[in-house]
Amino acid sequence: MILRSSPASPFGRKCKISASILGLTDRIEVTRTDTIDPNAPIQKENPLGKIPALILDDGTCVFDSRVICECLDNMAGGGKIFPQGDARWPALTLQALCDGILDAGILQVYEKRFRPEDKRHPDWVERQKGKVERALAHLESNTPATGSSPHIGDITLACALGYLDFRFEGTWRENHPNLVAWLDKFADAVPTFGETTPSD
Ligand SMILES: N[C@@H](CCC(=O)N[C@@H](CS)C(=O)NCC(=O)O)C(=O)O
Repeated sequence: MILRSSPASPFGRKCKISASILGLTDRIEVTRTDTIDPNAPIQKENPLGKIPALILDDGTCVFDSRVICECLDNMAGGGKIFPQGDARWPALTLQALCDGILDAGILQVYEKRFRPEDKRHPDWVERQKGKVERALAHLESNTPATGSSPHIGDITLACALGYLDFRFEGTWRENHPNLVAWLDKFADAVPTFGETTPSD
């Protein structure tokens, strides 16, 4: 299988960590993909032109990190990083919250990267910052338990905090000690987290 991603992509990181936990890394070739290039294959494979996208052995393209991670879980037998029963909904809700942190963070980065300075909208950027701040405050007061078998919500939380370290200078660390401790434990338990530290 081919995973189209980039070393900077936090959503791609979710997929790489999931694959590693599930023992599927050897079956996946990661190819660096430039979403800006209008001629890159990703534009046809995923009409949204977004990474990550997973090309299965039969050529089918599966996209959106949520779908890719569940697809990988299914390949590994199911129910490993996507809990079943009542535990499923808190795990998926944590994933949704942390995907939301990533979306709000990426929109702030894109505002600077893609908009000329005179077209930027400070109020809109503040709105995105507010989402991240409220989500972090909620997670600081409701920090997930750390166990030996992380689920998709934990993986996404780790990638969201890692992205804030990468693009926002880790300022979240100053006033979220529970999350700092949580991330340290996650990094100890999941070596692929350190191996997938983002870069441009
Ligand atoms: N919900 C998607 C978000 C994917 C996403 O936003 N990917 C970014 C890179 S991290 C991207 O491809 N951006 C290019 C674009 O939006 O055109 C997922 O979970 O995979």
